[in-house]
Amino acid sequence: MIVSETADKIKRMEIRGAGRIARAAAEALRDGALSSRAATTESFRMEMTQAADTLLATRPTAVSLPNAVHMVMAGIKKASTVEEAKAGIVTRADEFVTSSQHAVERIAAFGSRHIRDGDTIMTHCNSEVALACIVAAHREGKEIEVFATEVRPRNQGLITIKTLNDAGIKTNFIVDSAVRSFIHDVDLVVVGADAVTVNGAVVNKIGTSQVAHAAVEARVNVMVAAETYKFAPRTILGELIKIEERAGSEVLPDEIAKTLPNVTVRNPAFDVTPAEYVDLIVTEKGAIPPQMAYVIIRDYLGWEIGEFGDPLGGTGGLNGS
Ligand code: RUB
Repeated sequence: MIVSETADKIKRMEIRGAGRIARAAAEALRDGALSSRAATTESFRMEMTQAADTLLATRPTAVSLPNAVHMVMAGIKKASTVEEAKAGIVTRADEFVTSSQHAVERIAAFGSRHIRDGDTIMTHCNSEVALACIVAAHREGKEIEVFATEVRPRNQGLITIKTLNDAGIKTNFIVDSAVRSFIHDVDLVVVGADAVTVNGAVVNKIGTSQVAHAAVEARVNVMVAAETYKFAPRTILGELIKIEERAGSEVLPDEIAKTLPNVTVRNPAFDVTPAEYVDLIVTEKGAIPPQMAYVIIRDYLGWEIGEFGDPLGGTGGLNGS
């Protein structure tokens, strides 16, 4: 798929969820590199930088996107011919996609250990990796039940309940505002992440912080499933994760909104759950308390990934290599 097509799909949320966005971006860079007709390394580099910028401009919150782009673009760095540069991009992209898929599998295996037989779990939004933990626990023969939220305004909960239903897991579908009414029936909250900051705060779908707050109040544990490439190195420098605010028409149709001139619809897509509300972050390298997020950034991303403004900036590689 050409880069602009992938970028449009990410913007329109046809491709959504932090992991899928990152893999789609890596694949788009690979396809872009393979179809490039650039004659010189310099023109190839410029073409790829433009492609990377197009992908980076799609959605601002999921850190998996810039991390994936940096890792793939690092393949150009030492190339002295177009062929070498192309091969560098293709190798890095394929490596990223494969390691991302393995990461989801490993997190499912680690995360399911924290789900006990008889547990009732609450999840919010549609996280591939959070659901992988839940489905793995079910496949291990644990009897579990799930409360899944609707997730206004884009209703990602519908995708979640389909996956849970297809896996044969007993599921309750609730509106977002019913979270606190049911939290006392729940043993564990399991959610995904779009970004994890150096101090262990978790950025995820809007409403996650309310779910976590209700869980803390009810003394219910909160487990976050997140691959290492969702950790945000730039937060070491004090940079804040940008929270995407989407069109008001996703919440209130324009025909109605225009009859209410004094009303502004606000539609932030994500919120920040502080580390104190999170008990455990499960990564493919193992489970950590949120306060140890800096270790993941230091040991597996390299401090320097994303410290530079241009997509060729980071060192790349899940080991910072
Ligand atoms: C998706 C969302 C998901 C995370 C993690 O938001 O908040 O919980 O991206 O997902 P949106 P995954 O629908 O706006 O992209 O585990 O699949 O990477």
